Amino acid sequence: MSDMREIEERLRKLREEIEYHNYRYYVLDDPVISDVEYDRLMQELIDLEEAYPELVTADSPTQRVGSEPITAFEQIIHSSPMMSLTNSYSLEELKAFDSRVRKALPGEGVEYVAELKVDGLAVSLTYEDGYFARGATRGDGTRGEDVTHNLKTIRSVPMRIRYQNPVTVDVRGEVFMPRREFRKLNEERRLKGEALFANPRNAAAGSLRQLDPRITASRQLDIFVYGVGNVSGVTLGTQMEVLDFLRECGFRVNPNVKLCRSIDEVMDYAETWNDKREDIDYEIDGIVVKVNSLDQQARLGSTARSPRWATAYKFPAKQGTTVVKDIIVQVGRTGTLTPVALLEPIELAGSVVSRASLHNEDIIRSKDIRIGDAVVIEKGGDIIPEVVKVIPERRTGNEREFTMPTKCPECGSDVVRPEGEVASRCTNETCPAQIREGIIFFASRDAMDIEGMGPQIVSQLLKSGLVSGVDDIYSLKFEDLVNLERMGEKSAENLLNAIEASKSRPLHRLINALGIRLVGERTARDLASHFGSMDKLSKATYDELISIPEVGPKVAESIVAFFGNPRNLEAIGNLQAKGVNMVEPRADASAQRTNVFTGKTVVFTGSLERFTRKEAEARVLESGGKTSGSVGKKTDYVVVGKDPGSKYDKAKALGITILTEEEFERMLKGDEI
Ligand code: 1X8
Repeated sequence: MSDMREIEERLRKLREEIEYHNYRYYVLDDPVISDVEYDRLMQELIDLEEAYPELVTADSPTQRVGSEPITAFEQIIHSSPMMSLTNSYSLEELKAFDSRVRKALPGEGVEYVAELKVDGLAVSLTYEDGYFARGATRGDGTRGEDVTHNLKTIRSVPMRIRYQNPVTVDVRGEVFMPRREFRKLNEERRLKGEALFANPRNAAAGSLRQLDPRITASRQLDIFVYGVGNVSGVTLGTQMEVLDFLRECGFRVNPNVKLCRSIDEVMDYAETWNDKREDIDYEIDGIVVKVNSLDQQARLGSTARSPRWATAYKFPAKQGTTVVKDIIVQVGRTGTLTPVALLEPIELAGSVVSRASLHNEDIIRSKDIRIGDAVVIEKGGDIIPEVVKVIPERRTGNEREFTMPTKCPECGSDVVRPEGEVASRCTNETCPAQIREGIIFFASRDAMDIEGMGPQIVSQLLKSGLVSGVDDIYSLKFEDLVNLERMGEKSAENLLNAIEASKSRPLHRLINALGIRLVGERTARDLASHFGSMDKLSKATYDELISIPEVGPKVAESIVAFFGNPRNLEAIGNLQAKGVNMVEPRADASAQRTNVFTGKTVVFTGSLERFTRKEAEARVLESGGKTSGSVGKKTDYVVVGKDPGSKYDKAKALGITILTEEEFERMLKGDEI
């Protein structure tokens, strides 16, 4: 049948295509195919590699997660040291840095590049002839730990860099955990009764320094790269060119970079980002200022530890000292009792803080937090700040110890703390707090995403008796809503529309929204794609459930228990009767592939009207072809848009088939041209 050459070719193409889609998704944040289509490509690759294990290559996307746990980290000596930066804590210190630079470069103009200082872990990635060879943590700057296996799990780390010529380069960057991932991870850990990470930085460090890459892979780390160590195969003159080069190679480079002509501009940048730091999905703890010219950098040189051509300006601390006025207990959607410290309000990093989560009894004990204590608090990756520590010197003797109530503060039912778990729970399934939190979660953004249905509206709906379970949401009428406090006609209408729109959410959102214990967003996706419908999922047996790779015994048990509860089945039945979607959409059949460009290389020139350049390139890839930025002997087609450039002339000279945009579109559809 197929000969080996064809199989190798298919493997090569699959790998290239998957890596391209990784790039689209993880670097550009602009995917061009659906998850289902992506999964299908990945599955084909996995199947083929299983059938032909001798053809597996180190740079195959399957190797991003596949490797076995290691027993210890090897040391790697950095080919050029990873230096630390001097820190500046005030705008005056920034000015002093500028004066030192100018004094060392008399009579020269100086430009600076201002970048965000990402709060993560510095790493070095070594590419040899374009291939990712190894990666290491900073360590002491001279030698670090080999974390290659874990870095490969980060999809925005290219397995191979695409540049005009193969380059050998050490790339420097910062691995971090997005805030959203951090919150999800801690939520999952909280549900499982595991210790929480204090902030995204610690979570990223804990995830990167894992011996088992499968754990790292489950943590959704990301990376911004910002510099190069040793480099050969390319000549770079400025830091801006370094960043452009890295971007061109396919790395994720932070877009919030500013070329500054003066230190005043740098200071503006610092102030702007100090104000905006909460608006982005990763933590920054300051900015980094670098002299733009690499020649000037070289002449400024370095001290033993740090370069003289750069400094870090650290934002004012997000820590502060205040007093715990009281400790209250909140009941969550799974009945978990969470102690919360009510604080003397204090301003921290631009917002007023009056509460801090204390998580559970054990944390209160281990930090010995008492009512009346003076405490240091910190705003981390969470919206709710943390108590870092107590200041025992400020105790007066009037502080009171906290004890977990034995009865639920909302419904008076018994509270239990199961053996081996850190959380205390209310035992009443119909506890009003659990129901309220369950409905709030159901409507929330990560679940059914019903805009406008926040905690306040939900509380009002419960109080007025209009809603007593999630299924009642879909019986609400205009008259019901306009009569609520502070609800105008327009908002009532918007809310009804949002409720209607939520009926067509994919199954995985609904599964997540139901709040099954131990089933988070990720498991919900796995279940939805495995079963395809709520009906099948609800009938799944324990054995069937644990056969799914991501589902363990505890999760399976929890799912079986959930669907074994008649109240839950009734609510699901009602949701279905009211028109809520119960199936997971499959890949769009109209996006069928035609494979017209199989084995062909296509080049675009000029501007297209019906596609963006990116879309057009994606369509070629989907149809089995490749794209290239330049016309050569291996080019099969040149698609010519408006105002074509020199590529058009070159194509004509080489006798390459030229397509208009219309012809290109017809070919994609599989029509003759
Ligand atoms: C550390 C960091 C740098 C940058 C961003 N985030 C960091 N944590 C950057 O240059 N954009 S540079 C750096 C260092 O050299 N120690």
